[in-house]
Amino acid sequence: MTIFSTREIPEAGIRLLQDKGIKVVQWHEKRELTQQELIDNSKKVQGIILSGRIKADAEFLQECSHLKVISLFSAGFDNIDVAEATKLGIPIGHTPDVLSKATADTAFLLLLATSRKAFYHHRRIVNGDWDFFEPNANLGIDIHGKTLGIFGLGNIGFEMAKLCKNAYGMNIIYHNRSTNERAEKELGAQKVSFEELLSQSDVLSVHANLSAGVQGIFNADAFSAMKPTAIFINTARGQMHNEQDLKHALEKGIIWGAGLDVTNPEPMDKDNPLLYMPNVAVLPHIGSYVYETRDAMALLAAQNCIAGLKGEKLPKCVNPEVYNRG
Ligand code: 8YV
Repeated sequence: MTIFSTREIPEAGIRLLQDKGIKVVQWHEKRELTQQELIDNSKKVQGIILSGRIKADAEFLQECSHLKVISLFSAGFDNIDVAEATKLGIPIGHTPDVLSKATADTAFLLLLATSRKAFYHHRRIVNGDWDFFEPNANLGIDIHGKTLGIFGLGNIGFEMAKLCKNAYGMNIIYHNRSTNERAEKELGAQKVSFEELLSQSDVLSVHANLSAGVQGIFNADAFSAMKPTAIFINTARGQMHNEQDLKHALEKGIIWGAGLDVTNPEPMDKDNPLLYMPNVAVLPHIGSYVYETRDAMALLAAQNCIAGLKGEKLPKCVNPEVYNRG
């Protein structure tokens, strides 16, 4: 049995696969594969590990319907046509939970960086502008005791809420399809409507999975409904917000600041004005960039492959309905 991986992943995952007698072929080039290259490589193997921005669309899945498993090296699965994979009987594995803390840490980092204009002040030093002390210039916002609104309260949102509650005594509200009883019990979180989330949040942090229903939901209307002192944080997917509307909202003071680990498109252009605004902090999608997390993701991706190749249920499966097809 052979697995093709579209990226070099941590050794821990490779070793686990090899220990089970599975051969691993990795794509070593520092560029994304073309769809044809993905198809050609996938045709030679029984399972694949997909990382990065690469898409598994209906055309790819139909060409490679022989695959026993597609194992994502990510929690997000918006790059996969899951319905088509299910129809074709291909189980999709992913790596949730193991990256929740690291990703929440990134959201928390962006919250502090934005509220204190940290990236901007760093640039002042680099640009030789650390000169005259001005008591009123470029102040930040104190977040102690403020209200954190979480859009999509799953595991990552929970970890972010916990950090903000424990560090700053923040009041937690959230908007979610389902009620998060653990967050309500342990953090006193309160479920609110989307409109209430927008109007009441001092900090609004996005943690939902990307789906058609929420794509572009943070648009001009949403930003207008937020407080002029609000900070918008997105560590989920860049397609959740409309970048032009966000830029406009920041320029016009409709909202106060933004911290982004995800952009639309990725990578962000180096001349993008968002990079040079004092109240904005942007990172290049580093949510899970931690040794420990990446090892855990590699192990889980490998475990998903091992189960898939044996025809067993994947430990973390995006489309468990694939097992009920009769
Ligand atoms: C990855 C992510 O860095 O898990 C996710 O959904 O966005 C990140 O952990 C990225 O998707 C690499 O595959």
